[in-house]
Amino acid sequence: MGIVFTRLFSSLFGNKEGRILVLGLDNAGKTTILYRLQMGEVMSTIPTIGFNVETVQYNNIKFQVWDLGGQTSIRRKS
Ligand SMILES: Nc1nc2c(ncn2[C@@H]2O[C@H](COP(=O)(O)OP(=O)(O)OP(=O)(O)O)[C@@H](O)[C@H]2O)c(=O)[nH]1
Ligand SMILES: [Mg+2]
Repeated sequence: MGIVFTRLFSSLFGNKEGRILVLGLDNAGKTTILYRLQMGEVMSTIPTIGFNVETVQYNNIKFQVWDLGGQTSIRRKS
């Protein structure tokens, strides 16, 4: 009986997915936050060239996190 309710609940509310875009100036801490969420600890980082994409699971929600590099050289100058 339990498994019936588990499957019903899961089909109604479970396994959602979302996408997050992380934007900010260079050295703001974007990549640090991304790896803190994913690994659970603070890792040393290097400036991001291009972007990082990682999947982070929170309860039954799976987030695809896009972390863009913020270096001046890859931002458009006006
Ligand atoms: N003091 C302090 N330093 C931080 C914090 N978050 C990140 N840093 C440091 O700031 C530096 C840059 O962090 P990153 O996460 O690489 O920054 P970023 O926003 O991804 O930078 P880009 O990829 O160049 O756009 C690293 O040396 C981190 O250790 C914070 O909350 N406090
Ligand atoms: Mg970065």
